Amino acid sequence: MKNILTAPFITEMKEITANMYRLGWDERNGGNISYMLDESVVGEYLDLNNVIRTIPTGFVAKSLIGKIFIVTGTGKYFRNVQSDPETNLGIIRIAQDGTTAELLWGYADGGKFTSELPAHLMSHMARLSVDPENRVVIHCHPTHTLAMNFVHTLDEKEFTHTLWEMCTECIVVFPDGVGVLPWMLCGNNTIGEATAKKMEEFRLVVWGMHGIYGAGKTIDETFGLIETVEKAAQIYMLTCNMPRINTIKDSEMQELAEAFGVTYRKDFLNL
Ligand code: 2HA
Ligand code: ZN
Repeated sequence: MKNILTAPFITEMKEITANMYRLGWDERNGGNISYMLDESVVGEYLDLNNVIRTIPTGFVAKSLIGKIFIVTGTGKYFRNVQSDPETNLGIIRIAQDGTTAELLWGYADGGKFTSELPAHLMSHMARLSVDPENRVVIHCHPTHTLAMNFVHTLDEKEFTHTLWEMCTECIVVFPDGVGVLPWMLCGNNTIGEATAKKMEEFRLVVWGMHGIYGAGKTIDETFGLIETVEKAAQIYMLTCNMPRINTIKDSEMQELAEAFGVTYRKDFLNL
């Protein structure tokens, strides 16, 4: 059995959490990540028959039975993952009942997965139903995206349109746009279900005045989606109090989307 601390997925989790912490998107215990792993890969590092303990999830995830995820821990700080992955991360498998998590590794201080597990696993189910290659869900509190929530409408067409206008590449990176939920109480099944519903349509979902969810095939892709929204939001926040002299026109965004061959939300442009 190989040493799990050398596993590529642990390295990826250490690097992404440290990076996001340094970007200021995950203050204190803010943010959480879930990453579906291949059983055969995990089996190189862990005895898959050795369940350390079981933890109820509080909801049924039928289509995820037997699936394995590495998930950040509740109350844990992204800042600390790099120095102590075994306390701040856990590897869980969804048991045959669909509602119990079997802990295979981690949460070494007796902890458990993020309080946002419903939003994560429900989002995995929703994304997998439209993209069988989806593996990653990331939630964080990116500063400018959050700032924009307070000064811009939370209408998803208007919000997406403004972001698309702020960087030439936005419409190419997230042609499917950004879903937006109003402010809601977090950490429960209700917000999980609302997020998952949006995830059937969008890979990015803003939680009004809280943060953002992103989903993708890899950590890089998912991070890149959030990073691009955050960059656009930053440009918006830097310019929204000034007279707008120039803008990327809707016809130009259409030209971009067509040149790069992406399927985009035509109804989010005013053509
Ligand atoms: O757990 O970001 O939404 C930390 C959070 C909750
Ligand atoms: Zn949050």
